[in-house]
Amino acid sequence: SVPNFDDLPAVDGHPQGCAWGVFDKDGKKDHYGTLNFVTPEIVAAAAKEVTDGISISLNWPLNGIKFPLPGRKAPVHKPVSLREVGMEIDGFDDELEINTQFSSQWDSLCHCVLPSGETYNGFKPSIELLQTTTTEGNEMPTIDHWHSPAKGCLVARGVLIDFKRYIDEITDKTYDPLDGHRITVEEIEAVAKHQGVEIKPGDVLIIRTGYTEFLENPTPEGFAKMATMSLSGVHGTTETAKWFWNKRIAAVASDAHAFEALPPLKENGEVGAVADLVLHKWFLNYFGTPIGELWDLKALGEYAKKKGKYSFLLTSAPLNHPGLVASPPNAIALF
Ligand code: UVW
Repeated sequence: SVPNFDDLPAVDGHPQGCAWGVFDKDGKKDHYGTLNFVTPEIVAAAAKEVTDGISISLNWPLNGIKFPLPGRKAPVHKPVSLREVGMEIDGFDDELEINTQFSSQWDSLCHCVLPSGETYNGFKPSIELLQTTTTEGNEMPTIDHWHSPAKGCLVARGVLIDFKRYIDEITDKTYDPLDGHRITVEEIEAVAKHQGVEIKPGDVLIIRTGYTEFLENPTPEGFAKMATMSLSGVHGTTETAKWFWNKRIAAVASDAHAFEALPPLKENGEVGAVADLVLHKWFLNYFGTPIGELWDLKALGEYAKKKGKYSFLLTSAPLNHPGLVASPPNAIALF
């Protein structure tokens, strides 16, 4: 069995809680991190969550964001006429150029690296490797590994923590995902209790803040607030990370921009820069926990509320291209 955070074997040069080596098997370095918490028994139990025959897409449109993002190109969709490309049939193809981080996405374990250039399990992705890798012998924990026969993509029990609805219901305020609120693990536990859902080992924990819904109907005041990049999300601290590890959470996702609240806080409490994203470091680099961002959780929140049930079967098949750092999740919740 896998040790708790404080009991993980020490990894030279890295903080207590670094999980490198924990999931290695038969002398082979592991690529899947906490997805290893999803066992066949857990998948079989998760399948029993489906009783209504209802499926809900958790994928925001690829062009969901209607304004430029620094460093991230908006998708370019080019329908192609088959006749024009020399085929002797009427009809169309598509060409689609996307930055995989522009809309709903998984961050693979290669999205951010430590100053040493390392990520999960000491793998060292580089631009050269990412540009030239092939499926066979891909020695980086990129997301295409999810398609290997050993993994078969992601099928698990999903749990929704509808933080926005909880605040809207228990206070007289409408929760504002732009107020920079830092959601603590105590609050996550309080919402789970309020919703009557148990968080179990191997779960994919999904947190709704209402952020993508704001982006769909932005107000001028909201935009002005957004410019300050003070966005609600999970409180990024080592204590938070420890809770996720000790709960054996397989993966996390949210409709928030970065899953964790922005701006990040440094360990000493000072406001940090992007490079100080605490949970990105713990999850992607030390635990091997994929992070989902900008997922569309509105319909899921509505159905879960109507049914009074916040757990479901979750499936996700990312794009399969060698060396892919992130991907639209192609995620579906099934009730
Ligand atoms: C960074 O921008 C570093 O991360 P993300 O988009 O995953 O929040």
